[in-house]
Amino acid sequence: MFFCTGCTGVTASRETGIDEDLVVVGFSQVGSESDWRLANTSSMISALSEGNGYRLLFDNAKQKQENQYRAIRNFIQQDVDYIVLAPISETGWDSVLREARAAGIPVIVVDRQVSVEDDSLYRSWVGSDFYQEGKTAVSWMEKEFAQAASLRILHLQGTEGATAQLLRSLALEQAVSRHRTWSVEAVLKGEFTEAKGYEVVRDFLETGTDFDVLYSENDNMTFGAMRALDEAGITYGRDGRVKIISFDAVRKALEFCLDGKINLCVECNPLHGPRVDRLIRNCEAGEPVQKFSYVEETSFTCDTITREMVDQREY
Ligand code: GYE
Repeated sequence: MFFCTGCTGVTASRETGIDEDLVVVGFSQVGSESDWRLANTSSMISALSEGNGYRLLFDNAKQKQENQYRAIRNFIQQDVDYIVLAPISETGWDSVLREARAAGIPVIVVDRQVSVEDDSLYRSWVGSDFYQEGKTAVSWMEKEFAQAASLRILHLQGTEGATAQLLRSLALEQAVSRHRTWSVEAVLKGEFTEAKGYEVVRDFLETGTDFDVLYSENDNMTFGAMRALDEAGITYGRDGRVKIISFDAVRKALEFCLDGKINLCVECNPLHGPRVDRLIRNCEAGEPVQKFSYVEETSFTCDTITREMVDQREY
């Protein structure tokens, strides 16, 4: 447990003439690379709304860490009450977070983590257990391919150095070194986008290398990969030649899962807005704030998913 000793009470948004009682939050977002990200952005925007007592300064870093540095320095200059950071990659945050601390602005990290020398450079982190997500995928493969003589994996990786990439990859790499009959045919870098996922899988398929399962670290790369497989005439899913594992479980992926096109969807929950709102309220009230909060997640297979599960998905 951790006390937000440096948290100010509700402060004014200075020269703007905007409601003096609003809590001013600067939010530096990764980009708009995926459906997960868009759902995350809308969750944050609706939770940190004026009606809820906030004035939100939103910055889209377009997947470039330099843009995040610029945004944070901008927030510091505007003397916001809180900085919320969804970091692109784990490293490289020490200096800019020290600047925020020197300015007395508490930082809340969401989604991916930051790896800093001094943990007290941020108040709190909320996000997913990406390693557990990877282990869920691995357990599914262990069951599904228990009788197979060998298992050839195509690994489609997200943005390098992002916690979601590092830990989903780690779970797979550990499993491959445990199972003598498992092999990784290639590691492709898809940057968590549909366009890049399509491009790298299309190029890989041209080599003619065979594989049994696609381990794709997010849904949008999966959608791109499916297009490349379609074009190459390779079948996939429940009745196809290649089995597909996809992370996030956004509605479109769940639809494909229900259709039998994606075998396993591992859920990653993007709805962090209300969680960040709660953390800020706790800080404002001087209440204890947990340093790390992991959200609960599940998974869906094409054999057990139902129409109701898909319809319940908000994003
Ligand atoms: O899986 C992917 C997004 O960091 C959990 O980033 C997030 C990942 C998510 O681009 O779709």
